[in-house]
Amino acid sequence: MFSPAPLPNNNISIIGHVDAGKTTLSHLLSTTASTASFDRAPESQSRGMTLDLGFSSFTHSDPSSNLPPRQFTIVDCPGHTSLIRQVMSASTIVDSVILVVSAVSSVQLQTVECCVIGDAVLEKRKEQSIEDRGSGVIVITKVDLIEGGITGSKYKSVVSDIKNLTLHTNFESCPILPCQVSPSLSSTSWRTAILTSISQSIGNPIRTLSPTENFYFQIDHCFTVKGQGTILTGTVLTGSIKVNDLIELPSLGKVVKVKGIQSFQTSVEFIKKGDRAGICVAGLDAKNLERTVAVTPKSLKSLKAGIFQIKRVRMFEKVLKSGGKFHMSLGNETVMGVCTFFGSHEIHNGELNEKDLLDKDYLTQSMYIDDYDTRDDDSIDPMRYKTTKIEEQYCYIRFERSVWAPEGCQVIGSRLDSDFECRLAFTGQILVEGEVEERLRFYTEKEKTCYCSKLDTKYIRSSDSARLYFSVICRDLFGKGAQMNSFKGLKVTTINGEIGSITEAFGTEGKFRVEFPKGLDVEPTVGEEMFLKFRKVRGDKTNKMWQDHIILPEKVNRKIIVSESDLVIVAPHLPKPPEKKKPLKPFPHIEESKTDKLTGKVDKIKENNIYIVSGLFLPETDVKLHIGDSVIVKGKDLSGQIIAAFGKAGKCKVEISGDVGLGDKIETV
Ligand SMILES: Nc1nc2c(ncn2[C@@H]2O[C@H](COP(=O)(O)OP(=O)(O)O)[C@@H](O)[C@H]2O)c(=O)[nH]1
Ligand SMILES: [Mg+2]
Repeated sequence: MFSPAPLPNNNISIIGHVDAGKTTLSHLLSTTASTASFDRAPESQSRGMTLDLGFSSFTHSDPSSNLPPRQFTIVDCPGHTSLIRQVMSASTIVDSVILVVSAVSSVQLQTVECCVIGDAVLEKRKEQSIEDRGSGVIVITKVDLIEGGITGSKYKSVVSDIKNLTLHTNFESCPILPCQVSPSLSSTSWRTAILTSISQSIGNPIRTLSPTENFYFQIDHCFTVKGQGTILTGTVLTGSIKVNDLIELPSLGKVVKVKGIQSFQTSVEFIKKGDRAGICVAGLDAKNLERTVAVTPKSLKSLKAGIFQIKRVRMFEKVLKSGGKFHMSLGNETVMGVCTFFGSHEIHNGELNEKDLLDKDYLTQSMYIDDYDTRDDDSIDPMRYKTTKIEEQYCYIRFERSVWAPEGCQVIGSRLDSDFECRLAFTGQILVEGEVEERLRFYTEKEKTCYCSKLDTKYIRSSDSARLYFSVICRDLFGKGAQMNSFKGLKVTTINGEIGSITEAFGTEGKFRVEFPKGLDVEPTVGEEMFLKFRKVRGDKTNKMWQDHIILPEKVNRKIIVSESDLVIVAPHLPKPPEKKKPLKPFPHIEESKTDKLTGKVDKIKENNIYIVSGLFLPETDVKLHIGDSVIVKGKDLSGQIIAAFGKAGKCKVEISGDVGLGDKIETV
């Protein structure tokens, strides 16, 4: 016989610094314990601290609300820094969080990281309505141990520390409640107050099941019960199952039958999204199953890479570099992954739709950009993250190995090996699953300068009878005798942003003609700069100058000016020449290269064919824009590539295979 349908279940993790009183609070609130709760494991007992996630539950009905009674499952998390992975794993199964701060010690190191993780949990529910998504709860424990209790100045200062910590987070408006649990004091009134607050503040997570929703069960513990089989305890993240259904354990490649299901010691027939349960199966070795998943057979693909929408953690005080490795925690796994940050420029220009990220061009970002408006302002304190706004952007993450993760999973990127005060670097949400890097084109903006050397003939534009130049001769883009054929069609932009294209060579000195299909509304002057703007796409072996984004205007009809009388007939009232527009400011990432060839010398020899070259660029040059440019060693038949900037004096790292010596002259090509 099965019991009646279980109550709606809400999962809440209790997080905070070690010794803050989390396990004591879990005990105070709960009425039903699970096999893993309240530090029962012998190792926890002997070390006197929580080493693993502990599960317990209570039911509560709030007389002041219309909601039916609910079951709350408490996930008591360890607080020790070395066990943060477990707190992150718990964050994927819970709907809300209780952040615990001891009144004696106030905000401590682990409180900060727990606040970040709790914030990410609450962020998951941002799509729900304000009433449904809830706000989390903060509990200040041990108020019996501070002078003046909850009316004293110490309590006020702890509240103020908490408010500073939670500023601009999803905890900002959550209730802060005091609590004291000690054998000599009654805790009943504190318990009642906290239960009521939980019930009112945790919200009401959406549990509607779509008919096609696959079952995804995140397993946290596993053990064998003699005569019954293997029990997998965990939380259902999506879908549902019933007794006798088949489930797959993808990490073992096995499909097994569900023999029975229990939820907090009660047998049930059916479990669904949000429920905590123990599933009994036969024929599995419990040893192989800790921290894995059980799913609808054949429904899960392992995740090797993906695009995430991410936000940096304000308290992480280091630059997040593209190409940097971070620990990535998702589902109940933590794996290394390499980040490529992108999208800041396109978001800023309003060019992006998060549902349509593939097959697009993205400006290469060497790092996460905290605030687009101040990204190039070196005078701003690099530790400004604490105060400036933090902008969301995208990150392509390639994991070092495949991971099992639920659909729409969250990721937390961290540097767990560091001794930073806050090791958590960013949090994010998956948008596109899979190895899609081929479908993201990362480019750098490049620009070469040439000069107007001669103006061609003027014509009369038919549409408005304006008398304009339609072509000019330019110089200084190519060397003498350059093969002009390959440059035909390249687009050239004037300082006023008018666009033309190279049509032919002019003479033998490397000069060339540029045609402007709709005429030049602003009359150019001889000697004026013109620009060959293009994009270099990362990984493009052809080294092509991409100009697809520059649109050549449509050709308009024109008439040659035969004599002055022509003008009188065709254009009796010559329009006023348009005002000369201010020259367009080049994009801040771009600088103008005055000459094509740059020369420097080898300053230092590093290992693996890497050399440090000085003199190629000025100190103010953004060398990163030249990464990928080819170089040659003068006087030796050797060539290589600029691979990175080096220091701030315009030096760069160059890779050249061959015998290169100190002082050798290096030239760009
Ligand atoms: N006096 C007092 N002691 C508390 C209170 N809450 C917890 N403690 C004690 O603080 C210590 C650490 O508590 P514990 O719940 O294990 O902390 P955790 O590491 O956050 O799980 C234990 O000795 C508790 O008995 C409280 O409100 N008042
Ligand atoms: Mg504990």
